[in-house]
Amino acid sequence: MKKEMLAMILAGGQGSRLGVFTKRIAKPAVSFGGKYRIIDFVLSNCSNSGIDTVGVLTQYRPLILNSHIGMGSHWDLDRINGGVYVLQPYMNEKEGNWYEGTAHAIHQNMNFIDSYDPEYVLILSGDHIYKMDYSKMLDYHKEKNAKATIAVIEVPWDEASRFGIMNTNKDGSIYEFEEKPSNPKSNLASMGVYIFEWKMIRDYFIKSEKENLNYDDFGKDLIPTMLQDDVGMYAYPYKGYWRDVGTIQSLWDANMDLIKYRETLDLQDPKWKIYTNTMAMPPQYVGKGAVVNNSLVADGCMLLGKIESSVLSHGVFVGENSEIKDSVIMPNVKIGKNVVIEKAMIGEGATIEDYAIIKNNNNEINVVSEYEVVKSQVALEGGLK
Ligand code: ADQ
Ligand code: ADP
Repeated sequence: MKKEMLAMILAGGQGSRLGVFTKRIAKPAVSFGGKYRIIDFVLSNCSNSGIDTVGVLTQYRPLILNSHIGMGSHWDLDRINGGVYVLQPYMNEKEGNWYEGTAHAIHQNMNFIDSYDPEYVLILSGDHIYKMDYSKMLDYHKEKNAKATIAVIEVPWDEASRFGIMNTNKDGSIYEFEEKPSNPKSNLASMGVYIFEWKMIRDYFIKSEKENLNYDDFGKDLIPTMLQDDVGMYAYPYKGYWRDVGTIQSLWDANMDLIKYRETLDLQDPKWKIYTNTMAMPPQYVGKGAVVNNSLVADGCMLLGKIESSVLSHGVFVGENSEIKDSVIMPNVKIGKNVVIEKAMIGEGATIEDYAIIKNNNNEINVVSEYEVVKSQVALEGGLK
């Protein structure tokens, strides 16, 4: 069935920089903002932008991601014509086809894309927190008569070398692009959000097969090649909130942004809802004498201690006299009595025993891995004196 544009979400990276949280869980499935998993933002953006056909490319520990996405009904993506498909690498008669880079991953799914005979493909990353109307970006792409459009945002200069950096002419056309330059010449960064004319990308893939060319990565290979070929590439300026949450620091920051700058990423906006796979969980219980201040707390939590400026996912237990401050607590974490946790991120399913202390004096983020058990300080020191 023909579609004008379909979306392909790259959700397969290992996320090595988020290592402690991605031992069992793919990066896009990491918990965020109490109620969500990171990928909810792009899935909701697709749905809110009127895109009804979405491929999710995974290769790394897709189990939790798969069960989270399910049939896609939470994002209104359970369609007979279109809908959401989780696409995994497959073997053919010659060789295994692990996705080797972002463009390679799309290349491997040419048949899937062809089956919708689209005019355009929208390429997205599964680990970005933002709200964006992709239909407006498509309007811009058409207006410019572009073959490729890259969404761009101004980033702080000291972070520019983490991104694809470009320079543009007055009309928005791109004349220079460098992937993660050590000496960036501008702070106009690629958000890793692309609209391409499908026929053009397809021709590049066919050419790479015939001539054995390496077009495995968009940022490193294909975008520089398209620029050289002068295909007509434009930058689409985005002004809102956008975070690539690929590092511990950026993930903690983005969670804290939800409580510090409540209006910048408004989760209450009825016009742009962020949907998620809501689990059937009992209401949160705030116990007698418990204190909860300036925090986000999801369903199924049982709170008997003191919670200050923190984000708690579903199913978290906090015991009596425990104090949690400036921290992100992922799903199903059990925190005992008399625990102190400050400026920390505690991975899914971890256990923090009674009297444990998780804080430091260097203002660094304390990290506890998924399913880790943090022993009680008292037990380590030989019992209560
Ligand atoms: P990076 O985010 O560093 O830069 P990359 O690591 O290639 O690019 O990953 C992009 C996304 O695709 C990530 O979500 C990753 O998990 C996923 N991914 C990577 N390889 C994959 C694969 N083989 N299969 C499926 N998914 C895969 C990119 C651009 C920069 C831009 C930043 C913005 O290259 O130019 O500035 O995104 O964040
Ligand atoms: P990082 O935080 O290290 O930048 P990314 O998610 O961006 O993590 O992915 C880093 C790279 O690792 C990507 O280029 C991706 O292709 C590669 N990668 C991730 N998972 C696998 C895997 N299971 N097999 C092969 N390569 C992988």
